[in-house]
Amino acid sequence: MTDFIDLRSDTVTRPTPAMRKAMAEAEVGDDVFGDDPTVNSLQEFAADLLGKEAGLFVPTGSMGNQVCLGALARPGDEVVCEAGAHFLHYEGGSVAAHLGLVARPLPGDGAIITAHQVAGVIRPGTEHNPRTAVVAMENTHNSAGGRVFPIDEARAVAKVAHDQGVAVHIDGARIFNAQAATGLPAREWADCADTLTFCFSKGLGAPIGSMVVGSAEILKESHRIRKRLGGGMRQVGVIAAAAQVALETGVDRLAEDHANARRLAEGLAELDPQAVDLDLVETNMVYLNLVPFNRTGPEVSAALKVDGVLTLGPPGTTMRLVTHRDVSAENITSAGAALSRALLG
Ligand code: TLP
Repeated sequence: MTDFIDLRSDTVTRPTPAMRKAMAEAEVGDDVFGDDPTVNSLQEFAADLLGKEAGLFVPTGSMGNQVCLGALARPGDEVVCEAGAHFLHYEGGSVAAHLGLVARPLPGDGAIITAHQVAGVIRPGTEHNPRTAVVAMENTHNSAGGRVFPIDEARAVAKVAHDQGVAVHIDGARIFNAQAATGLPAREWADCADTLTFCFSKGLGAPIGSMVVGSAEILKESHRIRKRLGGGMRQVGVIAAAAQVALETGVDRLAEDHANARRLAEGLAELDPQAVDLDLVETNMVYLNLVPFNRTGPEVSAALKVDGVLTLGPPGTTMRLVTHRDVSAENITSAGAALSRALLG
């Protein structure tokens, strides 16, 4: 797979030599006993960066969402979210299966839910209704093409929720892409939220790991849920060491991925103006509309693979292309040419 230009996801990056070195040299301890110094220092570093009291290292973004939502809500409560939220569609129904929560999906405008919408659905809970316990936002929003959740709207949503005693969670798997796209520090969004989770294993380029940040009190409960889900890890400093390198070196280069995504999108728009909505390409994702080319995802994906480009080829007529550290500007030129052959050939 290393010979391919891999546009399936930004999760596919290989650890850098600096990450491998840090992993090999990491000081470790048993993190279930709280004595892994590499994990402890990463948690403190991340909490500080995002302006929160505490951090909790978790293996995946999916577990990050669960330990946050589980700490903020009780079984039978409702979590308000956008209809395309990642945890609703791509995390195996975990919010229902593991936490016993009811999701209240709202149709977002380009996947952005508004304070006005949220205000209209919050309910205190009666013998009939579930109690709205959490409002969740996703930033950047994966299924909306990696769009940034506008900070003013995030603040307004948080205010409406907090005014009614409802907690706020942000699935910030790619929060640093939002930072890179806007120049606003990620902590501005974190300020809106009671809990936020972000991933080291996406654009930041680490092999494994996500972080949850929030107050010490909430994270104490998240910690308990992490153990319950089987996420209590032992000498996990070997992984945290790579995550630390990712956080220190991965953020500043995200702008390159965004520039590559834009150039790829512009090339596709030249093939057909309907191919891509350029306004939606804000970060490192391009959603390609295959309808003008009269092709399906699996067909295009198969043709691209023969030409050295890996993509996810889901059934249907939309294909996601994701840029990341292991895709160079030169690779983008080659991928653009391969796409042109696959779509028009
Ligand atoms: N997204 C992955 C997979 O769903 C395919 C991807 O390739 O984009 N929140 C958001 C917004 C995400 O995009 C993802 C992963 C997660 C949570 C879950 O993270 P993991 O995969 O670490 O559980």
